[in-house]
Amino acid sequence: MPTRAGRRPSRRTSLRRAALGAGLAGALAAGLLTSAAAPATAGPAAPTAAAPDIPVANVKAHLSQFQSIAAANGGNRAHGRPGYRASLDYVKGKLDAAGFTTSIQQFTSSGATGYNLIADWPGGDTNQVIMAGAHLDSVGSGAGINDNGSGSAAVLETALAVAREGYRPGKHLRFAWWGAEELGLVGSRYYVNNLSATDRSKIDAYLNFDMIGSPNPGYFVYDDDPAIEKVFKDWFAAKGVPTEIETEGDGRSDHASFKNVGIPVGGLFTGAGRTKTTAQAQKWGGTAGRAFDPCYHSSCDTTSNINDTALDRNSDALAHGVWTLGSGTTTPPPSGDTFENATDVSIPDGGSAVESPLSVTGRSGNAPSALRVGVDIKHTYRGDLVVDLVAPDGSAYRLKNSDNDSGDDVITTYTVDASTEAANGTWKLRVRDAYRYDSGYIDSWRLTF
Ligand code: DTR
Ligand code: CA
Ligand code: ZN
Ligand code: ZN
Repeated sequence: MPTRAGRRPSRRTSLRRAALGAGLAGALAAGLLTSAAAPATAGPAAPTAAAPDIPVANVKAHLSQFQSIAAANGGNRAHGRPGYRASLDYVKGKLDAAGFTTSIQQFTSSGATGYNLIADWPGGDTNQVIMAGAHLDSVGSGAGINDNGSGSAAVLETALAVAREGYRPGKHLRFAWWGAEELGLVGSRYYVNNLSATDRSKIDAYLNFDMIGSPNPGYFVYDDDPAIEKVFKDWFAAKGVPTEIETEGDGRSDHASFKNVGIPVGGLFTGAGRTKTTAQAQKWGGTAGRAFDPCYHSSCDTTSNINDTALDRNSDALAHGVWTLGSGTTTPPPSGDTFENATDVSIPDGGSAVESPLSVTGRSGNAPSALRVGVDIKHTYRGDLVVDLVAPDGSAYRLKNSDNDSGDDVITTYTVDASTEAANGTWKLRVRDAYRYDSGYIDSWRLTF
C-alpha cells in the first residue's frame, strides 16, 4: 500500500443543564437575551444548554491547514493573493459539509478582489441574529496564524460544534470570515454598509475574535457592551482566569464596523505588539517586558507562534458566548429519529475498507434530503481516511476523501441528500485507511432522519 510521501512513520456529550450565573442575568437585564423559560419570579436563572468543549486539537488542525495553504501560495494568505481565497475555500468546504448555508460576498480593495464568507445555521428567529466573526486575511509578510488564523479557526470550530451538537438556538446564528481587515476593516465594513437598516436592526450582537492565541498571552475582554462583556468575564472568572478590558484602542478590528452602526459588540483578544507588564506576568504567567505577540505582522507568525492554553480557553469562551447569547437549547431529535451503532470496528492500516452496519426500521418512504450522518472515528493522521455512507441498495455517498490533514480523529456530522434512497434497511459506514503508518477504529456512528 502506498505511504504518503514524506510521511513520518507512524504516528463525549452529555448536555450539561446548568443554571446560568449572573452572566446570563446581566445579559437578560440588558435585554440582549430573551429566555422564554426564564421564570417570572426571582428564582434561579432558567437552565439552558451549556456549550460543549471545543477540542483545541481540532482548532489547531485548522491552523495547520492555514499554514499549508500559505506555504503553497507564496507564503501568505493576504488580501488579493491566492492564499486568501484558498483559505476561504477551505473554511467554506467544512461548513457546507456540516449543513450550513454559506455565501461569498465579493468586493474590491486596492485594485484586488476581496471576499467575505458568511455562514448561516438554519433555524432560530431570523429577527434576532447573533453573529460571530474573524478576519481571515493575513498581512503579506507571513502566514498570519495568530493574526488571524487563531480567530478564524476558533470561529470555524465553534460553528462545526453547533452542527455536531444539533444546537437549536432560539436566535439565528450567523458566522463570518472577513477579507481585507489588514487594509483597514474593508471586508466587514463592506458587509455592514450593504445591509439594509432593517437587516442591521436584526443583529442583536456581533462577537469578534482577532488574535486569541498569542504566545505570551493576556486575557482581554472587549468592554464595548456591558452585557456581552459580562458573559465573557464571568466565564473566565468561573475558570479562575483573571481578565482585563481590551485597551489597545477601539477601531482596531472588525467589531468597529458593527459598533459604528450601533450594533452591540464584544469579543476576546490575547494581545499584539504591546509589552506585557510585570503585574500582568504575575497574574497570567508568561514574560514581562516581552510583547504579547513578538511575531505580530511578521513572517514568524506561524503555527509555532501559538499558546495552546490561550487558544483553548478562548475557543471555549467563544462557544460559551454563542450558546449563551443564542439562548437556545440543544434538543436531541425526537426518539425514533436517530439510529446508532456504537460497536468498535478496527480499521486495517493501509488495508481494505471495513464497514459498520446500521439497521433502520419503522420509517416510511425515503430518507430525507438532509440526512445527518454523525461519525466518531478515532484515528491518528485522519488525512489517511476515506469515508463513505452506503445506502441499503448499495449506493455509496462520499463523506470524506483522504487529504493532508495531520490532525487526529474524525468527529463531525455530515449532511447527505439521501432523498432517492428508501429509509428502511441496512445502511453502512464504509471506512478505508489509504496510507500506512497510522491506525484506528470506528468508535460509533449514527443516522438522524
Ligand atoms: N488590528 C488587529 C490587531 C489588533 C490590534 N489591537 C487590537 C485590539 C483588538 C483586536 C485586535 C487588535 C490586526 O492587526 O489584525
Ligand atoms: Ca477546549
Ligand atoms: Zn493584523
Ligand atoms: Zn488581526
